[in-house]
Amino acid sequence: MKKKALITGISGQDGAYLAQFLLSKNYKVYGGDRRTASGSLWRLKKLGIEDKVKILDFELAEDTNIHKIIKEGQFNEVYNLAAQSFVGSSFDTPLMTSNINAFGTLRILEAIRYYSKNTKFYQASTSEMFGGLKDEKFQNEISRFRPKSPYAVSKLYAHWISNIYREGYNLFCCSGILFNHESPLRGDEFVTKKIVKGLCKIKYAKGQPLEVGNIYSKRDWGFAKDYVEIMWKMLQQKKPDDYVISTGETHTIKEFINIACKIIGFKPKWKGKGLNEKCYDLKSSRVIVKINKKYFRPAEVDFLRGDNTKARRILNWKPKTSFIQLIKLMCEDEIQLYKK
Ligand code: NAP
Ligand code: F7E
Repeated sequence: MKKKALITGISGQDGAYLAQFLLSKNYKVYGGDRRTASGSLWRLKKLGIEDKVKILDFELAEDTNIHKIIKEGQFNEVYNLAAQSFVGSSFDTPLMTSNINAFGTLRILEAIRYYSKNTKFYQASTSEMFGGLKDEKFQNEISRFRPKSPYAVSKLYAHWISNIYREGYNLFCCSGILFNHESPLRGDEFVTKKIVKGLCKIKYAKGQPLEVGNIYSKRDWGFAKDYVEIMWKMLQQKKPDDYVISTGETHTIKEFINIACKIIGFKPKWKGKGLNEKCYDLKSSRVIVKINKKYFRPAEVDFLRGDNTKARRILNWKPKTSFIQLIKLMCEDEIQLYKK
């Protein structure tokens, strides 16, 4: 019989890639999706799998629907990917972010504990929990957590409560501490997609200069499609555990911009300092990137670089896509939209 998996957050970037991956493993895939006026399954459509996933109404703020779905579904595996995932807006919506990300996870765990004890549970933990400092070399499973945003602290609650349910109630709970991962399916507000979209708009549609915030923070960026496989792999192990998933490389936002500029066909040159720093295209002498104070966060995570030794050793996993390949595939996807 086919294994049954529930993916919460099916309409998001990782939900779509994970659904595609589990379908390739012959799973019956159920997708948790909250009702929105506009409907939001474009990522499943883009991957050509919208008819292959059974969509269930799913709202993380609501206990009753979670209990019903978990009780009736008796899933082999539940992947909890749903979240208010944008760090920037968590400063404006701290209560909602905590309710969804922290208590939403607890609601699912309680439902599993009461109604479906054999269900394996995956929690989407995040490198934001580390709150990376400038002088750190890397972060791994034993590094200290110092969350710097309402998002990070809500995810830390979810991370620890999953640990507590694993140890206290013997549930099969794993947390993947994933570092930033991007793709053509990334939401428009995240910096990588914003850069690629903004630069293509300037190149192909006479767009205005791209405006960004802190270009000196460093991130460990991988390709989302490489990362979803590891979520599944964690749940196939004999014992549940937590793993850091990362590339082991780190780059500034400025480096990302420079590479994307070259792929898209600009010749970037930066001038000025602080809020007056600007990037010019030497081919056209136009300003293509400006700094805008409004994109700075009240508190910043300066440096993230993951040490993925444990995942390499135990799960026999390594990332397949390099930083430059990732930027290239995001740019090429965006350029295609204009060419079409
Ligand atoms: P995403 O694209 O923002 O997707 C988030 C998903 O959660 C969407 O399907 C969204 O539905 C759903 N959601 C939000 N609020 C909900 C609610 N109240 N009830 C039910 N569903 C709700 O995020 P992602 O990049 O795929 O990330 C997947 C997970 O991994 C998230 O938990 C994120 O925090 C975590 N994570 C991401 C990264 C990364 O770099 N991508 C790294 C570490 C951890 P709508 O479409 O209706 O908004
Ligand atoms: O910001 C800086 C910003 O919003 C990256 C989520 O998936 O990964 C993601 O969180 C960096 C930050 O991602 C702009 O200040 C500069 O230093 O793309 P981001 P994030 O905050 O790292 C983690 C692992 C998650 O778990 C989250 O769910 O870029 N930055 N200028 C900017 N960021 C944005 N969004 N927009 C700017 O204009």
